[in-house]
This record gives sequence, C-alpha cells and structure tokens, in this order.
Amino acid sequence: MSDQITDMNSKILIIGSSGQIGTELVLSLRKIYGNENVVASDIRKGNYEVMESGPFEFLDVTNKEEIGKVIDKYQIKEVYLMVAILSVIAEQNPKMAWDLNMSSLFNILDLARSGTIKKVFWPSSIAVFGPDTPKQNTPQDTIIKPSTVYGISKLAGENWCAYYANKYGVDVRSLRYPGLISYKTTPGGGTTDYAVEIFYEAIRRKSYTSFLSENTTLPMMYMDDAINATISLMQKEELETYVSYNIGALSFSPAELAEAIRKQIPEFTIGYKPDARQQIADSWPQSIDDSSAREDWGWEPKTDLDEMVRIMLLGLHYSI
Ligand code: AKB
Repeated sequence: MSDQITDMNSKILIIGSSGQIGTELVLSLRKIYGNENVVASDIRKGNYEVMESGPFEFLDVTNKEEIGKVIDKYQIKEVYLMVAILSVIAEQNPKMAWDLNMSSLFNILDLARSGTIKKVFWPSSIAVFGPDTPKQNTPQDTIIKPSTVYGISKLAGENWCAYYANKYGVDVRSLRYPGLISYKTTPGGGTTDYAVEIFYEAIRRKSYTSFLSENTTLPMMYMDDAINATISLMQKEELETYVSYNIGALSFSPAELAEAIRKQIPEFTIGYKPDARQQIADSWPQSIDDSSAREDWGWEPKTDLDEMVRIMLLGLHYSI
C-alpha cells in the first residue's frame, strides 16, 4: 500500500458545497488541485468564494440523472458526498431524513459502481454510537446501537458502503466526524452546534445560554483538522478494507468551552437550559479512540482547545 496524491488532472465533485464542511473542503481542494479541477455543487447558492473561485453547478442529490450529467460534463473521477440531514432535524422529520440520507448515498454508490467515478468520500459520524457504547475512548469496533434517526442512517450507510466495496469493488472511504467547529459557514440542525453558536453570542452579547447541560462532554474538532483528515484519507492510494474511521481531537463540555472563551473575553458568562437535544448528546461518546486511523494512514490532529477558541474569535470578529 503506497501513498499517492490524487492524479492532478482528475476532476473532483463536491456535492453539498454550500454546507459547513463542503464550503471549506472546496476551498482546500481547489488550493491543492487547481480551481478548475474542483466542481462545487449544491441545491442552494453558497459562500461567495466558493461560487466565484471555480465551477459551480446547482444539483439535487436525489436526482441520479442530474448527478450523472454533471459527472459526464466534467469527467469527474472523485466525489465527496457532503449532504446530510443532521441529528436534531432528523429527530423532527425521521422519514425525510432517512430518505435523503440514504437516497443520496445510493445514487452515488450506484454511479460509482457503473460509471467512471474512481473514488467516493462519504461522511459518517459519532452518532453511529448509542447509549450502550463505552463512552470513554470509544473503540473503532464496539457495541454500535444508535438511538437516533441520524445515527441509524449513518450506521446503515456505513454498512452499505462496506457492501458496495466488498461486492462491487467501489472505492469508498469514510470518517466518523465528531462535532465540527468553524466560522466560515454555520452548521445546521446538529446537537454539537452549541459549540459554534457560543462564539457568535460571545462576540455579540458576551453571554450564551447552552441547550446542553454544563458537564455534557462530547468529541469535537476544529474544521481544519477535519478537512486535513478527509483529504489525506482520500489521498491514500488504496485501503485494505472498507472502514469508516474513528477520528478524535478535542473533548470538552459547555462549561470547559466557556472557561476557554473567558481566557480571551473575561466578562463572558454562560447559562444552561437543556432541551430535547440533551437526550441525543447523552447517547453519544465523550471521547474517541482513533488509533486505527493513526496507524493506517497517519491521522494526527493539530488544533487544541485554546488555539481553536483563538481562531474562532478572531475569524468571527471580522465576519459578523
Ligand atoms: C450533529 O450534531 O448532528 C453532527 C454530528 C456529530 O454528526 N454535528
């Protein structure tokens, strides 16, 4: 197994380029492979930089024919499918979330099986784990019985990816993202979103009311680390077998995040008003064992809590 950068002439398609991860993924991939080689697509307009720096296509991920046309038009070789209905919205609309999360994946896996796509990236999540999973240093392989609609769709997706990889030889790769923290595009509909909202409120009002309780510790990661993980996993020439990798970086509670913010904004205050999202958070791990990712392809996070807080406050200071 050797490492090799993706062929510089192969075209890449990101579906869901207006979302939190998609936005930053497009910009990073364009820096590596060139603006013209990275096609952004979404059902809605995105960030100005994404829309202006290279090709963009309006695309409905549930429409396989439409996706096929974009793949043919640009001779796409790699697809990053960054579309999903996250945990909170999925609890409110179970059927809609299941339909979108699964049909988008099937469309891409089927196109990869029968066409010219050589590699697919599909995001999984810590949401695959459930209340029976060990909470500390959650292993790669463990009890996996999710209690949320989103988690059920991610676990089914992981199994379908493994099936397409084993049965049809589709090269599909995946990461179990923790909560992702970034300032370029806001997340939407997730349980870990408090860890982004808190920065907006810290700058605007110097206070925040958390919808998770004081000591709810969850695995989290600064976006640059998540993007690096994603790209380096895709740059690996070959992986032995399909696996959706655990990746860990930070673990903190709302109280610990508030304490880190207070180092930069001493007058910042936090209150707690847990709502229905608490139950989702309580079913997830607190920290992640990512030794398989470290061993198999050299995963290593770089941003610690204080550095992440500093970057977030600085980034948002100039943009809101
Ligand atoms: C969510 O909170 O739903 C997501 C996730 C952990 O996958 N951020």
